[in-house]
Amino acid sequence: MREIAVGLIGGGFMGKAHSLAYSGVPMFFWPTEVLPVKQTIAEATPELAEDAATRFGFAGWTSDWRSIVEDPSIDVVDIATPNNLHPEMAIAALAAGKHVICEKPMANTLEGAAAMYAAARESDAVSMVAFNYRRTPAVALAKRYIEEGAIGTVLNLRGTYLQDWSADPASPLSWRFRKSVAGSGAVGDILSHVIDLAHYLVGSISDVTSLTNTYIPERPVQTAGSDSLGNTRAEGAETAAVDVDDEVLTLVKFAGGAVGSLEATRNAWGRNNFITLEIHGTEGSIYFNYENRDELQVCFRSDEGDRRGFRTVYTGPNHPNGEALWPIPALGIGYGETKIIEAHDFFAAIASGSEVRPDFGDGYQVALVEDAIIRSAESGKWTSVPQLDRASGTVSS
Ligand code: NAI
Ligand code: SOE
Repeated sequence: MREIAVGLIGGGFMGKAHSLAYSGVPMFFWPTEVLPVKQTIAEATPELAEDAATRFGFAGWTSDWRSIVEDPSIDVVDIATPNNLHPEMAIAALAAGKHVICEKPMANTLEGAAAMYAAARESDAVSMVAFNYRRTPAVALAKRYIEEGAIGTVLNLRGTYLQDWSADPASPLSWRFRKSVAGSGAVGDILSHVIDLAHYLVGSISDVTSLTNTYIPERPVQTAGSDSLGNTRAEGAETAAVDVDDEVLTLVKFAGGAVGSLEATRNAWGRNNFITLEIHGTEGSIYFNYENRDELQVCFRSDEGDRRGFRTVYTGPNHPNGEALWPIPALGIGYGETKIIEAHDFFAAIASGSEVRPDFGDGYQVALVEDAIIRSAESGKWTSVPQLDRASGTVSS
């Protein structure tokens, strides 16, 4: 069994999720060829770094992320910091020969995403973008149905990502509301997941027509580094302008001929992590809602008319990654399990020298869609999405 040393940068929400995943890999995927070893964690200050190392089980800590990149004993650099820091960290890590897993969205700018992709192409290392929702077993099962032709030719995908953590105007202005740090609002933060899911299930998005809204133009400023995701209130604090979108809606055309609509908002009271996918094909339909993530609903035209309708399949041992997870369907797949599967797939690719998806090419293509959506919202026009040719590494309009 090969041990692979991880240096994790960022000890907030995703630092926690990724640390849990590294511990979880051998518990779920056993016997394993690779064992992630939590070697060093970097945080913004020595106090935060030492605290994160103790809490998340890392042998060492640093307040200088570059020392992780420069450490010859570290194999993997895991980037779980705010979006604007991803390009510099990822490019430095790839140049140092490290395998890199980076949180989504790939970068805060399209140029940053392009530079990360270029660095990955120049390197022999494995790159991955942490769009973990495609690792939900029910989503992987949906892909299996589609690939097997069970719903025929896909005609339409309706995708949503609805949350309410920023609907309260007193919910603080964290890094997620600053364009210079986040790049965009709901577009990059959560619609990016839906774009990745749409690419995974239906294929490349070729054209978009979109609109964005910012409902709460200023907010009280959050001083703490980690985003509280609306779980603290900053009433009375100094306010500052929000320069990103709260909500995005877009119609899309897929290169393969299907159409669809995607929307995302962080201001929908009562919706928490409401990621839904409804896919209609010539022979049937599929419905998924992450808030009931053990379930996939399927309907087939071939069923007798008097019993045709959606039926629920509960994912379990018979479904993608099921043998590694829990022994009885509907025991409950959680957010943590999606991250464990993601980490396993990343490490398995390193061990076997194969590729893993979504890689930096996929992350860059998502960034190209995000950019087209924002340009379309500004122009009010249908906008074509430049397409990455993975063979040549060039982007064509
Ligand atoms: P967070 O605000 O909870 O944590 C970010 C951490 O990075 C903070 O603890 C901060 O002190 C640290 N940090 C900032 N500058 C640093 C530096 N120079 N060196 C080391 N550490 C530094 O943010 P969260 O929610 O963990 O988000 C991080 C990334 O993960 C973002 O790109 C976000 O979009 C993504 N994300 C992805 C999710 C998913 O489902 N795949 C879920 C949540 C976030
Ligand atoms: C906040 O909208 C957030 O933490 C996103 O940043 C994540 O990507 C999403 O999975 C959960 O919500």
